[in-house]
Parts: sequence; structure tokens; C-alpha cells
Amino acid sequence: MDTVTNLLDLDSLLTEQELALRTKVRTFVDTAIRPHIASWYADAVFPTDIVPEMARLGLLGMHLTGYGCAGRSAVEYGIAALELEAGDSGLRTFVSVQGSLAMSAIHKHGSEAQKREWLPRMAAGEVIGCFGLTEPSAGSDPASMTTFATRDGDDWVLQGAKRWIGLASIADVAIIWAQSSEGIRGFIVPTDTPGFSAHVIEPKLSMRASIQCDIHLDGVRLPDSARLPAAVSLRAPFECLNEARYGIVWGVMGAARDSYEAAVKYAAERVAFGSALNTRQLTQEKLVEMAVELEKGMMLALHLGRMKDAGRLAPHQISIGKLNNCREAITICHTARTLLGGNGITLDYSPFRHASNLESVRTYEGTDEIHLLTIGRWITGVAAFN
Ligand code: TGC
Repeated sequence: MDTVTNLLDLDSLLTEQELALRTKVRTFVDTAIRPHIASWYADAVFPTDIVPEMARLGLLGMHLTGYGCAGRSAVEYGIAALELEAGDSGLRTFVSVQGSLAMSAIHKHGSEAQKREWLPRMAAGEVIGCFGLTEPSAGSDPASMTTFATRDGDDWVLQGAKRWIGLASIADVAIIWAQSSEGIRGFIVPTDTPGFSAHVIEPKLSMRASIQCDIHLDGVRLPDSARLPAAVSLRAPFECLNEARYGIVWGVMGAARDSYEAAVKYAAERVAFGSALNTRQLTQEKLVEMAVELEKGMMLALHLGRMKDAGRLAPHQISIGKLNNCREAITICHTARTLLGGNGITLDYSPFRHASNLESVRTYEGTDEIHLLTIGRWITGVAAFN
């Protein structure tokens, strides 16, 4: 597939180490995910038994340093996200929630003791984390969250609800963001704390090989040592979201690449009106449009990755990547589906599954509209969110 997915020779922009990581993750996806993903998706199963192997590959918190984390670059993290999402967005989402959100929250905002307690076990896959920011009535506008943390002596008591929280029902620990009389604070909540409960949201038409949950916090009592000491405003969770959004810029191009490759193969094999589909001008137009946007999206991801590694990637630039690449990836997946005709709506082929997943991906970690308005604010200096 090299001639159809490396049109601009973008591989020449990657180092030997980056290419080696890509091969390693791609092999994992080909052997451990691809043969099973259709049945996991059909049965709405997140395969927890692949977590140890992901940990062994160093994929959990892979861009973090110390505390058992792999200390990989932003570009390497992006490459891994892309390869995982070529398998399925749900599996890349697991790595994002664990590494970019839950582990990043502790790594960025936690005390030394909290980092030592949680991060090595999370990197090893022994502890699964989740990240509770969104609420039933506060999605795009987390500043309006109503989950509240009240001081009670030396303790904090959490009351409220979270929604759309990935992995919460299987998580051992949750990072919960809450209003308090001192402003927004973050807490590390072991999920066996009395008053914590998580319920799987189902049925879903998207992200079926993943788990999204409602969380209820009913008088969850925590010591002050559970509070993330460096998290003192809404900026703290946003700094974690930046990491996850950055991973998405790369990841969705994996779903797009897989769909494009499926379409190229199908168009070469499928005969209609006496010759293979790929001999038709309309088919070639679709393949070219997909290929051009795929290559552009990969270039954008790589450029943002190099900027991130240089320490100069700004949030509005991540928004450009997430907005563009989600939008274009969905278009690529849908176009690929059209080339597969009726077969394209079955789970025998990946494009429609990817397209359905990407409806979630374009929505979480900031919708298209939020990213568009973030860029608009950067251009005009005027916030038009409300
Ligand atoms: P505002 O409330 O004024 O800002 C608060 C503070 O945050 C700062 N900030 C950022 N800092 C770093 N990176 C970013 N991307 C930041 N965005 C905002 C801001 O400078 C301010 O700092 P300070 O020091 O002055 O207090 O908010 P705003 O007007 O800047 O932002 C408005 C808006 C709409 C852009 C923001 O609210 C937003 O991004 N909304 C989208 C939220 C979102 O993405 N939600 C999805 C979360 S996903 C989830 O909860 C489920 S977890 C995933 C899973 O489990 O699968």
C-alpha cells in the first residue's frame, strides 16, 4: 500500500526511531485488534485483555517522562495514535483517556506523592483511569459545571454527576473536576470510594468497542491529599484536553487511512459494467480526493507534532488540527463507503464503522463548532462562544 498512502513521501520526514515505533504499533493492531474488531464492535465490547500488551508496548502515558512512562516525543505519540485508530477509534480513545487525560492530570497537576502512587501502575496498565469533566448539562461549557466540592473539616465532599466519561465503569481511579468555594479543583478519586458509581451509556451507534459512562458522585468523601495541588482553575483540565486533542489530530488520520486503503483495494477487485471500479473516472476522482486530504491531514499532524516537540504549540493551533482532520477524516470514510456500495454498510469492511466512530471523535474534546470559534477568537480577538 506504500504507493497509495505515501504519495508525498512523508515517510522521509520521519526518523528511524519514529518509523520503528510505527511498525511496532501497526503490527500490534494487525495481530491483536484487526482480526477481532468487527465482533467487538457488533457486541459492544471493550477488550480489557489487550491493556497489558498496550502497556508492554509503552503506549500508556507514552509522552510523559519518569514514573515508569516511556518518555516518547509528541510525534511518536501521534504516530501511535494514528496506528491505533487505524484499528478503531475506541482503542485509541482508551490510550488517550489513560495517558493524555488521567495520567496527564496527575503528571501536570499532582504532588510528588500522587505521581509516585499512581503513575507507575497506570503506565503498567495495572490501574485504569478516567477523566470526569463533562456533565449532563455542561459539555461545551465546562465552566458551568455544577458538581461541587465542599470542605468538611480536613476532608472534601463531592456531590454531582458527570456524563460521557470514557472507561469509567472499569476504571480504578477517576480524575474528577468540581466547583468549590475557592474555584475549580481536581480530585483523584479511587472508584471504590463510597458514593462513587458509574453506569454504561447504551445502546450507542458509535464507539461501540469503547465504554462511555454516567458517573454519580453522592457524598464522595476524600482527604485533602486527594486534591491535585497544582490545579487551581479551569485552565488545569484544559491543559489535559490539549494533550488529548493533539492526539486526535493524528488519530483520525488513521481511521481515514484505513478507510482509504479499503476503498483502493475494493475498487481494484470489484467489477461493475464489465470492468474494475478503479478504471472509472468517477472512482478515480473519489480516490484522489481522499488521498489528497489524507496526505494534507498527515502533513498538518506532523507539523503540529514538530511544533509541540519544540515547545511552541498553542491551543488555537491544536484547534486547527482537530477541526480540519476530524472533518476531512469523516469525509474520507464516507467517500470510501460509497465505493464499497451495499457491502460498505456491513462490518466486513471498516469505513462505515470508522465514520460512525468519528461522529464521537468530532464531538468530544471540543466539538467542531468550539474549535472553529476558538480559531475565530484568535483571528478576531473576539470570543463568540455565546
Ligand atoms: P474560560 O472559562 O474563560 O477559561 C478558563 C481558563 O482556561 C484557559 N484555557 C486554556 N488553557 C490551556 N489550554 C486551552 N485549550 C485553554 N482553553 C482555555 C483560559 O485561558 C483561562 O485561563 P485563566 O488562567 O485566565 O483562568 O474559557 P475560555 O473562554 O478560554 O474557553 C471557552 C471554550 C468554549 C473554548 C472552552 O470552554 C472549551 O474548550 N470548551 C470545550 C470543552 C471540551 O472540550 N469538553 C470536552 C471534554 S471531554 C470529556 O469530558 C470526556 S473525557 C473524554 C473521555 O472520557 O472519552
